[in-house]
Amino acid sequence: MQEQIQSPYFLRNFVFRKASKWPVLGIQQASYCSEFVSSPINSPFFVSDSLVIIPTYNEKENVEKMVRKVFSLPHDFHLLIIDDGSPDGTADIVKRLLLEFPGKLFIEERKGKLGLGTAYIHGFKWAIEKKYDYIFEMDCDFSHNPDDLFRLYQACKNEGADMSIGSRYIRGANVVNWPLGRVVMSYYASVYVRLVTGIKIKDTTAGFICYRRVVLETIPLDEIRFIGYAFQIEMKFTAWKCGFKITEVPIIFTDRTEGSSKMSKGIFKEAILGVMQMKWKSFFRTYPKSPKILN
Ligand SMILES: Nc1nc2c(ncn2[C@@H]2O[C@H](COP(=O)(O)OP(=O)(O)OP(=O)(O)O)[C@@H](O)[C@H]2O)c(=O)[nH]1
Ligand SMILES: [Mg+2]
Repeated sequence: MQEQIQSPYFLRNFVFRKASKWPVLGIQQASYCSEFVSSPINSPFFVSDSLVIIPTYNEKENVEKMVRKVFSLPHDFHLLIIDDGSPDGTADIVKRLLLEFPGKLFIEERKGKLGLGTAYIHGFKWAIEKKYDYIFEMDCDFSHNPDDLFRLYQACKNEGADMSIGSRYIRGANVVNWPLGRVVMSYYASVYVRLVTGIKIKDTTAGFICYRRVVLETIPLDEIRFIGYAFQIEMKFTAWKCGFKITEVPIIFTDRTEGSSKMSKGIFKEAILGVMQMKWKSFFRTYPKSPKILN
């Protein structure tokens, strides 16, 4: 199956890479940006249509297991880690693994904890530039089961979705090991978002997602304002306003067993007020439309 998936992309990616940057002695530099530290990566001869983006901050207990798990899956996923200068040395672990997984594991390092939302925006731009067709968001803490990546992929590739969401709050889904209070809070946060925005999605704060590239090319990424849970809400709301087809896929979500949570009160405050602001502003702006609607 890997062969079937890879082959149509080989020529296209080869031409793309040739046109953009020739590798020097098999080593290609990752995209540069003044505020980001660059990383050496990437032989041009490994290609895939799928890139999983994982933001990390102090994930030394999880990151190596996660990298090995993703590369053990039957589908050929590439993996981009966006590390925000984790003091625990997460990036050093990833950089050691780059040698073992050349051309399919990448890292972008930023200099400080700049938040989940900006990490994903950075990753999205990286993925668009490299022309990946299916771009995933996933946490490093195994709350999202990497085995479910392929179900999200299929929903976009074969079932007509532009964006598929690993959902905790639809039939067939479950949340394991979260304290009851946290489940209730998360569930009612989604109810609140639905009431305020009118969006039909059940799990509006979910962070396990597959986007078709066109979604990320259409959404004005530089206008995404939020960085915590509200970032997840804003991405879904914007994709919905642009007219993209969004599907929810049931998942079993499990609380992290290793490392520590980066949740904070600020993240909640941003979400509660931010959702109302976002809805209010939406009355006064126009959203770019999905090419499917335009055609
Ligand atoms: N690059 C980057 N990654 C972050 C940042 N904050 C959190 N992360 C990563 O984002 C993912 C989700 O963070 P978690 O701490 O698990 O947050 P959560 O899933 O909302 O909260 P828990 O359910 O309590 O685990 C993990 O892979 C974190 O390492 C950040 O500021 N920058
Ligand atoms: Mg988590």
